[in-house]
Amino acid sequence: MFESLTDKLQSIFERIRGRGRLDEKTVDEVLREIRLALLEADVNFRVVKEFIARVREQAVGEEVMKSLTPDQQVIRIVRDELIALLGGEAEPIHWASQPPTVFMLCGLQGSGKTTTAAKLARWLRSQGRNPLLVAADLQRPAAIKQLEVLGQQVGLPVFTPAQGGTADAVQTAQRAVEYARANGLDVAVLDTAGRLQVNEALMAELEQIKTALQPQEILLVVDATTGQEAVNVAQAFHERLGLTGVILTKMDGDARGGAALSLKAVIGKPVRFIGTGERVDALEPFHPDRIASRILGMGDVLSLIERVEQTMQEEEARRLEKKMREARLDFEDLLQQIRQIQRMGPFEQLLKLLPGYQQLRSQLGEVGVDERALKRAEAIILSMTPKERRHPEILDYSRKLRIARGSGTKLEEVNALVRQLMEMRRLMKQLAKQEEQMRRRKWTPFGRR
Ligand SMILES: Nc1nc2c(ncn2[C@@H]2O[C@H](COP(=O)(O)OP(=O)(O)O)[C@@H](O)[C@H]2O)c(=O)[nH]1
Ligand SMILES: [Mg+2]
Repeated sequence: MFESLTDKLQSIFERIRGRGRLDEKTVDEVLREIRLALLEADVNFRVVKEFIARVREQAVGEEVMKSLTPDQQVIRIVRDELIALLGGEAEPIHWASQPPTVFMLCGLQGSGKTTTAAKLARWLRSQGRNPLLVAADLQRPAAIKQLEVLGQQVGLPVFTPAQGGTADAVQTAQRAVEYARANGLDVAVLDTAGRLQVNEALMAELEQIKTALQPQEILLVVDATTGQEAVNVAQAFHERLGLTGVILTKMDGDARGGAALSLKAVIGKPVRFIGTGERVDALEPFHPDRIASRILGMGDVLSLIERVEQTMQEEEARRLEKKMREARLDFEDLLQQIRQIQRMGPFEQLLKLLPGYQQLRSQLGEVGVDERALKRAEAIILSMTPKERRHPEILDYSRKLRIARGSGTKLEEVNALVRQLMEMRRLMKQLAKQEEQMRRRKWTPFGRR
């Protein structure tokens, strides 16, 4: 991703590093090289021209020249302009005031819509949402199956035309949204049909879906490796549909980055996500500032850290979910959670990571966090032996008394904590049973019966 541009820019900056004051001639020379590097990266030529003009204007400004070293100055100016080019501040998602929020993905065939729908839904879940995938691509029957397989892979429900009892894309989408609303799913991600080229039939269908659903987000999925062609496609879609943003796929196969660097300037809409591989976890929110640093070879440590954290949380959530389903939750788990909460902040944030959270929440009512109670719970658990934590059922009167003394709490408090764990286990068992029933009743695609 952006490798060739990064290489060129770095060698340009390398040469001016350590020089004294930059005269106008040197600045011009550097700008000429940057211009060439951008054009070779397949950035739209008009965009390049404006970019260079803006950098020049700032780089020759007298007072700026004196404060920093020349290479620092130029890098900073180029970096700031790159950030602006890439879209400025990362744009937040437009959530619906009345769920579900509808994400409509559109684009040409093969751009990566279906794959990206699954990736996006998976990402949304990692943000504490409860997404529904919707198969509204009725051009190719295989597309529905593909989405079903992906849905299974990421563990998220898929609404199919068969389930909606219709062979119409608009009606399928409408029924999916009704279904989401009725089932507490707060986001619907629509996979729509594509064509080989932009054409009237495609646009008409997409317009109908747009009119019927009024999606909060209309995102164009477009293949980054096609460079300026991606920008042309985006322009055509934007004119007809009014996009809210773009998802650039196959960035892993694009060393140049021309599309990413031109889109905002040309269509006025930002890149919101990038696809960086075929796997379902290969999707990243697009942060212009981080990408600019990456392009300038400063690395993107923040995204990396976020990713590692996210993976760790997801793994932990999966492990916990399994234990919950089997109603095996014990005090070791509770202790780990308490520690995480203390490290991470709000209890709810963490709970939201757990699948099935919505149902759990409606059964438990509002979950309030009392920091002091949390501390006491931690002390109680720490006074238990490892065996007691794993097997709370062995906690008899004398053990509880010992624990209360050891932790400086009251016997009633120990009793209450043990009761809460048992109650949670009971709820989990019940929840698992309900879910199993729901799966049997609702999630059997009619087509397969
Ligand atoms: N390398 C790579 N391949 C991708 C990416 N996104 C999608 N693909 C691949 O592109 C092909 C077409 O994807 P698909 O989702 O079926 O496209 P659709 O026709 O727009 O629905 C599939 O082989 C995907 O695995 C990406 O970010 N990187
Ligand atoms: Mg598809």
